[in-house]
Amino acid sequence: MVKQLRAGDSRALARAISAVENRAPGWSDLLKALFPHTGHARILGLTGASGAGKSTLVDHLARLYRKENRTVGIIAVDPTSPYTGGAILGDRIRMQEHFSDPGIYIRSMATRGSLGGLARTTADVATVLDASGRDLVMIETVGVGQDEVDIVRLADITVVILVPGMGDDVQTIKAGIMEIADIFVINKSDREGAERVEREIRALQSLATRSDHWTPPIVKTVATEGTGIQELAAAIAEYEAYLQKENLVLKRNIQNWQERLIEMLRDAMLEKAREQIGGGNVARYAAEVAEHKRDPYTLVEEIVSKLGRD
Ligand SMILES: Nc1nc2c(ncn2[C@@H]2O[C@H](COP(=O)(O)OP(=O)(O)OP(=O)(O)O)[C@@H](O)[C@H]2O)c(=O)[nH]1
Ligand SMILES: [Mg+2]
Repeated sequence: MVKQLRAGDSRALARAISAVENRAPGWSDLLKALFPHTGHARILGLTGASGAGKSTLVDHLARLYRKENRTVGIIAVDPTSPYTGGAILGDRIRMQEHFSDPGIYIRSMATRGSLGGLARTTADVATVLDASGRDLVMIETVGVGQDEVDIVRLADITVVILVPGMGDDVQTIKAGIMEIADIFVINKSDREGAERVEREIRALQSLATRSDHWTPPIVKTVATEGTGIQELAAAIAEYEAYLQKENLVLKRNIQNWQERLIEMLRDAMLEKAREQIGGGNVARYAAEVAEHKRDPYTLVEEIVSKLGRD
């Protein structure tokens, strides 16, 4: 499968992604085999409120990159609607248009509570796309919860998409997402209030300087008309060059892996602990603790001390 996938076989790619997504038997061996082939792709995260125009922007960007002969992988993460909602349907329609072009591969992930955790599964799917030789992997995600912040963290470049007329939107999402924005997009700039959003972003920016001293540019777009896409691509290229010049790619990757490794360790150890305890016993222990027959502190210590002894 690795060979086929590396040769650009899109069916092998689809199968590999499914295996990783569903944690099918052999998924981790597959990732082990693919890992040496990764590190080439630039990972672009695009996040913003539901309906902000992320998919429309991704679609235009993908077209532009294809004109430059760069291959693209797209992951649309839709954690808010686990079943086929409007967004995914819209993505499907757009997808069909790209079907004839093997240089674009689109995958919708709509599985909240996916087996490996949404952020981790997304990261693993991005790894598969990277190994398949894609130049760019774009991850579209609704910027709301911790899951989304975690997803965006794995990107080399993060684009935060805002729209005018959403009231205190800038205020509400600033806590999590604002500080990881490398580039801001004000989409739907055809609407009134784009200037106000820009002022709000500038005001927030003036309060904090980034450790890398990059000032995230603000790009105004009208995605439906393709307006500002060139400018967005230019801003992305500029940040890419900045990362390169300042040698920040490796630094960022180290940071990302620090978090991912801890996450992976937590998963693996929890899995082991579960095996150790045995499925139904957690409920029994819980009852014992609730009835004060046992203290949870000693219980956890006992379980942990037994890990790795088998
Ligand atoms: N007026 C206007 N409408 C836009 C613009 N960009 C996107 N839209 C419309 O906004 C709606 C949502 O666009 P999408 O690209 O699906 O937005 P999204 O952020 O991917 O949405 P979700 O995936 O559901 O979170 C669509 O009806 C678009 O046609 C824009 O610049 N101006
Ligand atoms: Mg979308």
